[in-house]
Amino acid sequence: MSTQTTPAQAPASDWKPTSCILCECNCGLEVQVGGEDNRHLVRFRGDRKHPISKGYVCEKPSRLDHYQNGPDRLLQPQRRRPDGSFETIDWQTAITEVAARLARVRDEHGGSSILYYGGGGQGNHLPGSYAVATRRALDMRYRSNALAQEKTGEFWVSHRMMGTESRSDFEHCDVGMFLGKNPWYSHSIPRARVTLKQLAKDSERTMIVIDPRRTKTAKMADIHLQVKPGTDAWLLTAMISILLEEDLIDHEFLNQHTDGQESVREAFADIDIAAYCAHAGVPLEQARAAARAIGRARRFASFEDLGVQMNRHSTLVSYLHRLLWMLTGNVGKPGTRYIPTTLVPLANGSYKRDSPVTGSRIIGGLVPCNVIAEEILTDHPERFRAMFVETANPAHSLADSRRFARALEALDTVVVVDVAMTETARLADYVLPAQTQFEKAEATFFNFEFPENCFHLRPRVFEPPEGPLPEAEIHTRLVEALGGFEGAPIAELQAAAEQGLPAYAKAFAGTVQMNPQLGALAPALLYRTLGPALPEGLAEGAVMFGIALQAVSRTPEPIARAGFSGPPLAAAIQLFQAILEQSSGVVFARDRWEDVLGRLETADGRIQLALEDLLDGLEELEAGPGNGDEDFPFVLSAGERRSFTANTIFRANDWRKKGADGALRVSPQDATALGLETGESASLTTHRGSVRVPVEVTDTMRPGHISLPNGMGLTGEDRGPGGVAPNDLTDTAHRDPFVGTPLHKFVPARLEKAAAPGTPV
Ligand SMILES: Nc1nc2c(c(=O)[nH]1)N[C@H]1C(S)=C(S)[C@@H](COP(=O)(O)OP(=O)(O)OC[C@H]3O[C@@H](n4cnc5c(=O)[nH]c(N)nc54)[C@H](O)[C@@H]3O)O[C@H]1N2
Ligand SMILES: Nc1nc2c(c(=O)[nH]1)N[C@H]1C(S)=C(S)[C@@H](COP(=O)(O)OP(=O)(O)OC[C@H]3O[C@@H](n4cnc5c(=O)[nH]c(N)nc54)[C@H](O)[C@@H]3O)O[C@H]1N2
Ligand code: SF4
Ligand SMILES: [Mo]
Repeated sequence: MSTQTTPAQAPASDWKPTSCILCECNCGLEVQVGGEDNRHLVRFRGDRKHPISKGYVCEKPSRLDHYQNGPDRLLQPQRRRPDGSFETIDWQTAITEVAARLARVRDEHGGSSILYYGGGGQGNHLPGSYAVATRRALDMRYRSNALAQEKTGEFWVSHRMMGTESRSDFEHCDVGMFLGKNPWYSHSIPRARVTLKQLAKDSERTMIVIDPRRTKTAKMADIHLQVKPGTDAWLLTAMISILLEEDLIDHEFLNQHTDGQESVREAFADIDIAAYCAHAGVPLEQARAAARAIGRARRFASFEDLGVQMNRHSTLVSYLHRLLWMLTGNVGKPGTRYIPTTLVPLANGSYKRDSPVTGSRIIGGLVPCNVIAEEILTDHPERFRAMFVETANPAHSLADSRRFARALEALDTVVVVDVAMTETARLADYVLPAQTQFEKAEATFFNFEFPENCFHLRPRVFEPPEGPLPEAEIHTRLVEALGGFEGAPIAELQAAAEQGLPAYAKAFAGTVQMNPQLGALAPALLYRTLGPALPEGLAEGAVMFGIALQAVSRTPEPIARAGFSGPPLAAAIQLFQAILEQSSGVVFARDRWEDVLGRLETADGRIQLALEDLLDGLEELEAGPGNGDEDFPFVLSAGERRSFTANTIFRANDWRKKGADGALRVSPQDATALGLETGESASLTTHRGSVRVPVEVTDTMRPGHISLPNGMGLTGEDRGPGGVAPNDLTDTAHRDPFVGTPLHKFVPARLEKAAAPGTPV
C-alpha cells in the first residue's frame, strides 16, 4: 500500500504520522519531508496503525505537496484598498481592525446580521470549534457551510424518522446499494475500494448501483439501474411498491419498532409500478430484481449521495431511500444501519427556525447555501451585513458564482481565513492567512464508524513559517480584542495547566462558575491557557479537552468500553491524553449492535415511517417527469467526482495526473448527432451562462445526460483557469422546495459544436 512519488527529492526525515485531507475518510498517512529547505512532502504511505484505514490509501494523497506548496499561498494578512487591490498589514492591525469592524456591524445591526460560513473542509474541523468563541463574542446567530448544499435534506428526514443520523455497514452486508454515489472515486466509506471489490467478487453477495452513468462502481455491480437523470423518485416509489405488493417487508420489525406503517401502505397502494419504472427509464424486471434482492437480504446496507441529494426531489428521495431499508427491517444488526457514537455530532437535522429574509428552513442551524445571496441582496432590515468565511471557498462552490460575488460586494465587511488567495478571498475586505493542515495540529469530526469509532488528532508535520497563524490563535486574538477575556485569570489557569489536567480542570471549572460568560468562550480560553502546556505541535488540540468532557457526559458507556471510564472528569482526562498520545488515531468508542435501536431519539423511541408532507409529495409524481425544456434539452450534472478532483483544496492545475482539461462527458449518440469528437470543443449553455469546454465521448453516459467535473476552473495570478468552474452555470433558484439544497446534478443545458476559433459568431 505504499505510494512513493514526487520528484527525486531525498527524504530528510523519519516517517511522520498525519492524514489525508482530500475526502471525509481522512485515511491515516505517514509522510517524509525533504526537498528545498525540508519544506516538501516527498514520500507517502498509508498508516497501518490507523484504526480505520489500516494502511489503505487511494491515488490522491501522493499529490499533497501541491497543497502544502501550492500557488496563491498567503503568508501575511491582507487589507483591501479602495481601488480593490490588497496591501499587506501586520497581525496587530489586522486583528484590531477586523474586531472593530465586526463589532460596529453588531452594534448597529445586531450580531444576527453577521453570517459565519465554513469552519472546516474535508480535513480540518478544529477551526470551526474555535470559531464558536468568536461567534459568541460577536453574538453571531447564523451560520452555514457546505453541508447546507448537500446533506441537510437527509439530516432533516433522518431526524424526523429516527431522531438522529445513521450510517450503513458495507463490510458485513449481503446486499449493498449505492444511490447517486460513486464510491470508487468519491470514497466516503472506509477502505472503499477494498470493500467494493469484496462485495463485487463474492457470488453470495449482491451489489446494486443506481446511477445514470455506467461508473466504475456501476461496472462492478450485479444490478445497475441506469436511471434517467432526475427520476429516482419514480424508481424508488416503484421499488417500495414492489416490496409492499410482494410482501417482502419485515412485519415483526415494523410492529416492534415503528409507527405509521398503515399511512405508508395507503400512500403506495395505487402506484402504477410499470409506468413509474418507465418514467425512470429502468426495465420493470430489473427494478423488480433489485427490490427482491433488498427484500430478501438478511443484511442490507445503502448509501445515498450527491447524485440524488443535488437533484430533483432530493428531500423526498432521502425519505424514500429510508423507507427501503426501514420497511425491510435493516437496522441494528451487522451489515445494516447503525447509529454511531459521536465526539461532536456533525449531522444534525433539527429544524427550529427560518432564515430572516427569505424565511427558508434552517436545518441543523445551517442557512441553506442557495439563499445566502438573497439574504444579502435586498433592503430587508434583517439582511446579512457582514460575513466571516473560514476554510471554504463559497465564491466558487456555491450556486451562481457571479451572483454570490455581487452579494459579497454588497456586504459591509467580509473577512476570509484561508491558506491561499482564493476566489472568495479576492472579494474580501480582510484576508487572514492560516497555517496549512501540516503546519498545525488538525482533526476532523467525520467520525462515523461502528462498532469501533475513531478520532485522529494529527500533530503538525512542519514547523510553521513566519506569518500565518493557526485558526485557534486567530480566534483567540479576536476574542481578546473584543474584550472577551476581561477579568479572566489567564495566568492562574496557565499555571494550573502546568500542574496537570486535574488541577487545570478544577481551576477552569472554578473560573467559569465565577464568570459564566467565560464558559461561552471556552474554546479560546482552553487554547490560551491549556494550549501552552500541551506537547510540542499539539497546542491546537486544546479544545478537545472540552469536547472529550462533553462526550463522556453524553455517552459514557461506549467510551468506557473503549477504556476511558470512571467519573466524567477522570474519563475525559484519560480520553484527552490518549488523543494527544496516539498520533495515528484513537478508538474512542466501542459500540454494540444490540444497543442501536435503543438510540432512537424520537418522542416514543420508535421509527416514524409516515412523514405526511413527504407522502403528500408522492401525489406530484403521478403526472410523470415531463419532457423538460425544449431550449435546454440536456441534463447537465455540474460537479462529478473523478480520479483527480478534490473540491478546491488544490489550487494548482498540475496536481492532476489525468483529466486536467476537465472534459465534459457526452454519450456517443449525442456526440454523433452534434458532430462532436473527443478532444473537440463544445459550447455549453444553461439559464445562467455559457462556456466553452472540451468534450470526452464515452459510452458510460446515457443519451441526454452530460457531466462536468467538480472543483475545476480556479484561477491565479500566474495562470489561467484549469477547466470550467461549474457554478458559472448554476442558478440559486434551482433548489429543493423543502430545504433549499441545489439541484446541481439536474441543470437544464444546451450543447452545440463550438465554432472554430476565429470564426465570427
Ligand atoms: N475524487 C474525489 N472524491 C471526493 C470529492 C472530490 O472532490 N473528488 N469530494 C468529496 C465530497 S465533498 C463529497 S460530498 C463526495 C460526493 O461523492 P458522490 O456523491 O459519489 O460524487 P458525485 O460524482 O458528485 O455524484 C455521484 C454520482 O451521482 C450520479 N448521478 C447524477 N445524476 C444522477 C441521478 O439523477 N440519479 C442518480 N441516482 N445518480 C445520479 C453521477 O453520475 C455520479 O456518478 O465525494 C467526496 N469525495
Ligand atoms: N456545482 C457544484 N458545486 C458544488 C459541488 C458540486 O458537486 N457541484 N459540490 C459541493 C460540495 S459537496 C462541497 S463539500 C463544496 C466544497 O466547497 P467548499 O466548502 O467551499 O470547500 P473546498 O472547496 O473544500 O475549499 C476549502 C478551502 O479551504 C482552504 N483551506 C485548506 N486548508 C486550510 C486550512 O488549514 N485552514 C484554512 N483556513 N483554510 C484552508 C482551501 O484553500 C480552500 O479555499 O463544493 C460544493 N459545490
Ligand atoms: S480515500 Fe479519501 S482520505 Fe483516503 S487517501 Fe483517498 S482521498 Fe485521501
Ligand atoms: Mo461535499
